[in-house]
Amino acid sequence: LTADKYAVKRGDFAKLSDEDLSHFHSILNPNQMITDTNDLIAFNQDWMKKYTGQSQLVLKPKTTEQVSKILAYCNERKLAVVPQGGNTGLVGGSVPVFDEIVISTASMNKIRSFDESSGIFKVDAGVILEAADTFLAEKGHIFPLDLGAKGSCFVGGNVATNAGGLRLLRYGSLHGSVLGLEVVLADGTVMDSMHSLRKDNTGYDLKQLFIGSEGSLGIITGVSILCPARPKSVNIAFLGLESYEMVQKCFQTARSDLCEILSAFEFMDHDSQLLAAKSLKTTHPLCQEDETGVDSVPEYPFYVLLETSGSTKEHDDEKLENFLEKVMGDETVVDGTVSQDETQLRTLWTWREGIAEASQQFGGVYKYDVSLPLDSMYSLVEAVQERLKKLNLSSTEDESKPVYEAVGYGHIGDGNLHLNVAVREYNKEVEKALEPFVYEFVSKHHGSISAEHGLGFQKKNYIGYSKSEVEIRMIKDIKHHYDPKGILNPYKYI
Ligand code: FAD
Ligand code: 2HG
Ligand code: ZN
Repeated sequence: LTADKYAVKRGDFAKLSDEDLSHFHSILNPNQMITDTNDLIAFNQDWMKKYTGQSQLVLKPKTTEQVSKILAYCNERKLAVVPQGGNTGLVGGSVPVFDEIVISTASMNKIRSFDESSGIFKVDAGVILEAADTFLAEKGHIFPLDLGAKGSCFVGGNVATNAGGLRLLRYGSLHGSVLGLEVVLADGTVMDSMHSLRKDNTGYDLKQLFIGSEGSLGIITGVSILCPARPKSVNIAFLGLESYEMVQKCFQTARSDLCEILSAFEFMDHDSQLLAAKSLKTTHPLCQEDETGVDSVPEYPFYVLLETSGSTKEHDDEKLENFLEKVMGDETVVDGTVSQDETQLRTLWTWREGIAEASQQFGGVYKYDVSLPLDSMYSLVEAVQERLKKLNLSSTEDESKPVYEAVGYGHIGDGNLHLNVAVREYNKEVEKALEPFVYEFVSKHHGSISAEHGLGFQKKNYIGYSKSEVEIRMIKDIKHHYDPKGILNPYKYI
């Protein structure tokens, strides 16, 4: 059934036997192994409910040594495995395709150390991102990554996907902030590289290979990361704009006039806000007092959420005020509101962070996460909307059409668009209309088919749109060298 569903064949891997189960019992306690059919469901299904595997076994090691013993055995037996963190990945990389064993890092959730003077933070891979940030907040520091799934995703999963998130603009990519990793390779070898050094030019920077490797090269068990001081003053402006050109102009002005205090610059189109409204069921931040219907969103084609973070409130307030005066004075921005307190600030973020979840409320969603030059970025959304209409697949009103709506939003400050096609059901005809159309568009505009979510299962066959033959060969060489039997997350990535 799965082979038909996915058009891939099960690899030549061993099948799980009673002897295998007994062996795992010799490494783990019974409560670290899941075999019950109902309990397995959550580990077999991805966040979008788009990909479903058939694993019969989940292992939840507590220590690096246990991970090492498990992998050494699986490698010897040629048992395929899927490393899993919080299972919030959006490309089908975190769930099995067939009967791969799931190795969950959920029980590896200890904070190892924090150095207050340097901000160097060492954690097990299974620490939840939000828990890591809450710990750091008490020490006056911040985790240099934030994203909508923070309450569920794990730090190890973030590193494995090289997650970008909402403040990459300010703190940069994990390739810069991660200082060291502990990783268990396919044969059980432990690479202990939990360094605390910002500078170390001795040999290849091996940790970089694992940042964004999506479980294909090893299981990350520990992360050492540099965490900056937590900003004392945070402001958010939520703005309405008349065109995509104005969004770009607003970004340029924000970069030059807010400069060092600009910490996020996100954009959302009108229909993405309509989706969010249907799911959040609260009043949109730019609604007037007399239009407080939960479903009503003002008619601006685009919205921007920008955040400033700094150390002095008066200084930041003044800068933001001057910026707003300028962009409203020259009509770059036509409406807006500024956060007054912590609660309001969080509410404003929900209108951006909530879109990912809102886009799948009608039955499913096809997600595309691309890098494109700013000036051609939104034209992808328009091209897709037009194509779906022309093929008669899309209608918000007509429930017989599979597509509800295609919306665009994202980290415009990083050149990263999220195109979400909300569907009433997953449907091969819609998928064919979108793929490879979207990837061809991106390649033609010299973009990347995955800005931050990765390749996983969804984009494995499309890597050629973003990488050259030489690059693909080198990636395959590395994979083959460190995982010659291909047991780590097969059918994905490459
Ligand atoms: P999982 O989903 O469990 O796994 C993801 C991949 O990493 C899989 O291939 C898995 O095999 C591998 N993996 C997991 N743990 C390990 C490990 N310890 N060692 C080796 N491999 C491992 N992403 C962004 O980049 N930016 C965003 O703004 C963003 N926002 C999101 C918002 C929502 C609401 C959701 C649902 C997802 C969002 N994502 C975003 C997707 C993002 O990839 C994940 O949220 C997160 O980084 C994955 O962490 P996880 O622990 O859930 O990993
Ligand atoms: C975000 O930025 C995430 O909200 C999710 O990367 C995007 O769901 C998506 O397509
Ligand atoms: Zn994103």
